[in-house]
Amino acid sequence: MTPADYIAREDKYGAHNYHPLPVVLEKGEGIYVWDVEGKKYFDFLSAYSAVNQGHCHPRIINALTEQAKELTLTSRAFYSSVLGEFEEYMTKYFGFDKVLPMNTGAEADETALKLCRRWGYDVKGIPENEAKIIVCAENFHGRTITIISMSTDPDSYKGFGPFTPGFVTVPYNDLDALAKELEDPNVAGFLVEPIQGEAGVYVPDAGYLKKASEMCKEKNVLFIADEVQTGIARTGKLLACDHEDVKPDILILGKAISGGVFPVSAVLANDDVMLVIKPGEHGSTYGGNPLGCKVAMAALDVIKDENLADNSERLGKIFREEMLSIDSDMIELVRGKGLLNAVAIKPKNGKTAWDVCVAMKENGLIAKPTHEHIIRFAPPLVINEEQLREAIAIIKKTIAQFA
Ligand code: IF1
Repeated sequence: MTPADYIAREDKYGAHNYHPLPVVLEKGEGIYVWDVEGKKYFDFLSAYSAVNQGHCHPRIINALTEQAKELTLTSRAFYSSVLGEFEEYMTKYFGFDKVLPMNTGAEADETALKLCRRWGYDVKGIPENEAKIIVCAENFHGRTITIISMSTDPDSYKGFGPFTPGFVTVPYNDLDALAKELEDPNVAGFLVEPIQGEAGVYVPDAGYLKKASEMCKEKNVLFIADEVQTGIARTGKLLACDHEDVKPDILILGKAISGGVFPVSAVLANDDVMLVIKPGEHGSTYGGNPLGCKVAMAALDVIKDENLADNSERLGKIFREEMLSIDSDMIELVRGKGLLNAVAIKPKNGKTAWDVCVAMKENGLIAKPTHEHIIRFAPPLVINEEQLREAIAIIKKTIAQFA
């Protein structure tokens, strides 16, 4: 089969809910992926930052295969020997009293919204069904009906109404707007991405997260950090909130907590928040399954043992410097933190960010644009300086082709 055959088969039998770059991958190892014709690429998307540890990391694969021989799923109808180990590991790793395990990032966001509303009623004393949660314009928290009800992007919400009520939108990185909405006594929480990934790696002003969390505390409002994409060393610290020593009331994790090997997500909080949900009031068939728990513990061990946050911090600085040094009128802006970066591409002679990505693919590096003109660059955090510079040379060579 040729790549075109693979693509045609997906087109015929699969829903058309994506428009992938025309490359058909069949192998991954570390920072590299190979297509069905054996061509090798630098992976500069890392499955939207789920593969921070690199593809098929031996320690994580080993955890998967060993546990897979023992017990994969019990449901939560019964206890398992692994879940408590995972819960103790996670709460100590991130510094919270308790963890609620789920599977996808969206499920973790939904769980956080339910915890926040319930806390609003049972602890803060907001009248039943009156709780409001403040969210930011240009947010991305997943694809469920409630989550797209918070979205300001028509591509996310158009045609999927009616929408879940109870959300108030403020501009991102705008403390005055947040202060105004926090005056409402029925506000239960503020949900925010420490860096807006989908919006195009929008890094807020220094101090924004810290000040916002302090303002929430003053108003007895929960500060909820969605670190599904920015977490797990991606931005140069274990969590993006760590850059400002912000401790969220609710922490939402997904993607790289399981290193791209098995879907695991989690919500962490202290007892005063987490215990508002009682037995039988929330759950998931696969949530907290032994297989995912073992995979996640191995994946998080790798983050620490291989110092991936420090590597991300150091190499991210080099990457942004090199991108800023490119002399091309196509490069509109470069922004990011750690190894979560984006380059805005100004269309030239009708060529767009998409064309640049297709050309980069031809040159051996795969990445994908977000919002037409922004290319997100997010390699696995195990990349070393020599490999990064090799990848940068490919990006520079590609941009030069459009001169
Ligand atoms: C797609 C975007 C990134 C997320 C944050 C929750 C979730 C995500 C901050 C939900 C998921 C993924 C979803 C995937 C592409 C990718 C994405 F472009 F959609 F927005 F990374 F930026 N919070 N992001 O980024 O987690 O349910 O997917 O496990 O839907 O196309 P999920």
